[in-house]
Amino acid sequence: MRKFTSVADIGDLHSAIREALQVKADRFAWEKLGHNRTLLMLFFNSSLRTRLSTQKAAMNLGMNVMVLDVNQGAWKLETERGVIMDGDKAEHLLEAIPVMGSYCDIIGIRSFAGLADRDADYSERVVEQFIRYSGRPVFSMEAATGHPLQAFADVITIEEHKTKERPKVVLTWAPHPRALPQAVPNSFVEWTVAAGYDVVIANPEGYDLDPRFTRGARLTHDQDEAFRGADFIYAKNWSVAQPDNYGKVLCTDRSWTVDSRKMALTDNAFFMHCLPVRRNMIVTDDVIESDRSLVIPEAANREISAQTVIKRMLEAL
Ligand code: AN0
Ligand code: CP
Repeated sequence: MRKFTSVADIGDLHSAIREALQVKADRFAWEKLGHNRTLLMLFFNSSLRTRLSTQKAAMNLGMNVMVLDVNQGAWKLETERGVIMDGDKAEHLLEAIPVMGSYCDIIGIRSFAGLADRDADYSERVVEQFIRYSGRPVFSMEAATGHPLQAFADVITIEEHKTKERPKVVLTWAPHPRALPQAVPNSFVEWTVAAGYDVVIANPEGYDLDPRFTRGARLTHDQDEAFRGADFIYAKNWSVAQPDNYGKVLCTDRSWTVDSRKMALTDNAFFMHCLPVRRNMIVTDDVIESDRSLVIPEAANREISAQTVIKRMLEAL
């Protein structure tokens, strides 16, 4: 595998899930595969889980790991071509990328949506430049429009907990005080539809996701209706995806917070969230602390999704 930015890059999802479960059963079985290989993890944005789980995954494979927080200690990087660089940015991505590529074998990159320029975000300008100019396999650790390592971990978690062949999986929007990207919900829908689940998206009017990510899912603006009979509830906030009001927060309606009344409408559903989560905005304390909450095993599976992807990249070097 030379790139990992969407579900299309993983090939057959069910064999990828089987491989991930093999990795989970014996995560040190490939500890020689990464000998003398170096992973560079590059962060333009904050992270707790992605940083630790991906580093751990690479260490399980015997790799060396370098982590760079671009905004803390590196030169500020210009990302647009043709700009007269007379501002605060000392270096251009077009030099920085091949330089960084020369020090490593695989690159992982986190670069969130700016939420100001929809075309720039939806063309995945930053990650695409890394794919083009680094000369290395590149995987997304959450880019502008997708978070595939998260969605892969989410699908692994659902496979481990489902009791029906085709569970009803509900992605529900929930309120949040700040504007968040659409990357997590976009990937969650892409991957759960690819896994063959009955996928329903519930969000307020004006918050529909970009249709290129939601093919195969049912959409509703009625959260209670979506919750009825659900087997998995996946809560997430996102800002407006549509060109009008792109990146804005139009609604902070706390009637969308996931609480025990709504969970009681489901078929004893599991609760999921990618974390970090704002309690009592997205989900109440009692729901996230309940024995149906999967947020911790879900986060633990981030090590497994990352290891499966890095393993495939190492095997293709
Ligand atoms: C980010 C987001 O919503 O995309 C990262 C989630 C994994 N969340 C925040 O910035 C709070
Ligand atoms: N879920 C997730 O990607 O968390 P971090 O932002 O902490 O990496």
